[in-house]
Amino acid sequence: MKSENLVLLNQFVEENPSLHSENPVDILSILKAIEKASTKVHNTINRAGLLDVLGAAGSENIQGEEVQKMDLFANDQFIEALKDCGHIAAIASEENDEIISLNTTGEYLFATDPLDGSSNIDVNISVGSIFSVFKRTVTGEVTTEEFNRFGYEQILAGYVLYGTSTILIYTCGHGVHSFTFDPKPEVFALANPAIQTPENGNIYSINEGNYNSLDKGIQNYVTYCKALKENGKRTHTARFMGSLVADFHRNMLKGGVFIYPATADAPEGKLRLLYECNPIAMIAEQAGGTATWGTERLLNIKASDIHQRTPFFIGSKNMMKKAISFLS
Ligand code: AHM
Ligand code: MG
Repeated sequence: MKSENLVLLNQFVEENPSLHSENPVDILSILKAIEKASTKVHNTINRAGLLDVLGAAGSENIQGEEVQKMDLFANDQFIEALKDCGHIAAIASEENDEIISLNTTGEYLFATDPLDGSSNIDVNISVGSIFSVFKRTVTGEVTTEEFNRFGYEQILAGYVLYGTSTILIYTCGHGVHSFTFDPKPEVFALANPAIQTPENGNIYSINEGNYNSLDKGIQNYVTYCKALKENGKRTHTARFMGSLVADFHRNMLKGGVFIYPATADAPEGKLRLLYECNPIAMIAEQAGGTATWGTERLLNIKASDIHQRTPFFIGSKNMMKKAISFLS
């Protein structure tokens, strides 16, 4: 696409109000804040080796995980940009034990993992910012309990993937739209207005280091994926980067299944419901895929804690059907 033909975010939202929930003006304002924050994250990550942003920050989050300097940087960028946008009443972030109140008059709640997979930055592997937005149902001071919502209530969800290029993917429940970042002049331009995931695929993504502590059904599914065809060639291929956004995005485009089940190290699952699984599940469903926490739909879970974890199964429709058939 020639640069003079680029469709920028403003134009896409303004020309397609029906794709942007009840209030495209608010949605655009929130998306602009996400663009602003992720542009800063992009610029910093791309020069990470030259700046003092690599490595651990020297603290742990509420889940006992080592916080990276880039986690804190990304978190600050999102908080600042969302505060300025005025529509967000409070944020639940992976990096903050408690919710952060921003604007009491804001009509929306924002949940985010500002930099997922951040331990990969030091080794130059893709990372992502994940976000989820709910419309408030009450006014006034926000309480933590307000975040106890069903995943299907999200009105905006998506991620920014800082990969070989930086892309913004989002949905408001009317398809999945993707934008590519053009570093000069720092704009996100429409790349695909309606991503659809293949119904079939051959990629399975799971951390097999956990194999011995997996449920028998999941072990059997992994064995199934490793079965050979009659001609001795493989039926599936394994891919696991340890960076959820990158692993999911690849599978969404190529066809595959990503599984992060309960393990001995993470008995509830490792990934967080509100700001990792919910938004990615909404993207998957909108692209024609399936997301569960086992045999049940993930978006039907009602959150009970902002940092709660869940087992996570997500991917192409027919591959997911097959994987689920091993569970019961
Ligand atoms: P993080 O939020 O601390 O970065 O952890 C989440 C990441 C996901 O991106 C990835 O799917 C998972 O952790 C991989 O974990 P592991 O390497 O422990 O299996
Ligand atoms: Mg994370």
